[in-house]
Amino acid sequence: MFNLMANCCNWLKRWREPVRKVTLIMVGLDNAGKTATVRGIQGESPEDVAPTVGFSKIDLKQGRFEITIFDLGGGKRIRNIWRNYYAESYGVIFVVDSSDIERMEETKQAMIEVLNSPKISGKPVLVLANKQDREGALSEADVIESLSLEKLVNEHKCLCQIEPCSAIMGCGKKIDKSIKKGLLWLLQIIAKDFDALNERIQRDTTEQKAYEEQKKLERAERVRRIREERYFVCNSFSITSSLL
Ligand code: G3D
Ligand code: MG
Repeated sequence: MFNLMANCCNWLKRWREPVRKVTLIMVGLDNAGKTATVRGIQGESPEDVAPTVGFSKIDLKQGRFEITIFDLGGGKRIRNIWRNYYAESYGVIFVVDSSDIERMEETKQAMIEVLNSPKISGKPVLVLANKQDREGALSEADVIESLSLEKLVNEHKCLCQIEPCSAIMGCGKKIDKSIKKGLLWLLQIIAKDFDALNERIQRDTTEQKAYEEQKKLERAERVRRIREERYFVCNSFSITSSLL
């Protein structure tokens, strides 16, 4: 009886919680398994994924959360687009290919770059130590050591959880439990500090939009000047030719 009442109270509490819109970024090197992971979360087959060109955006619901995940391409040349999404991100999902030992240093450098950003520092980070099904994959402890994860997240005051997992194990309800557990952890941390985090995100995104607007104006001004110069050169050329 007591249990039933407690369950009812919990349900009522959850029902009264406001709907929260949350944006997350999913980053990590190319081939780490980011797209396979989001597809699994979405309930789609994680097999036969094509390399991500640029980014893809996924919307889903989890309890009282409306989540947008940006699955960002991880190739070396497009990694610099990640920073465009930092301001609006409430948390980070960093996917690691635990079986690719040769690229651990590159993975570590990519993670340092992400956490070094003032728009990310202090936000929660979920590390998915993916491809655990592969022979020779590093264990959770080895991934922590290879990435100097403890030092890194402490330095940047990021709460962090690591989950060893396999994105290709299943999808939807059959998704690897560790991925689900990690996502719930991330949402729970975000919920705990939601108001402060939300305020920071509103401030940072307004700042970023103003910066982008300024850059756009500068670009337009540059183009206008180049056109003006070209017009001037062409005109003086035709005047000179007509005089000859
Ligand atoms: P990315 O989005 O991070 O670039 P993808 O990575 O999701 O595109 O995955 C890259 C390759 O790794 C894919 O194989 C995918 O099936 C595979 N993969 C992803 N997660 C796992 C996993 O947990 N275990 C194993 N064994 N493979 C995984 P292909 O062959 O399509 O390139
Ligand atoms: Mg991808």
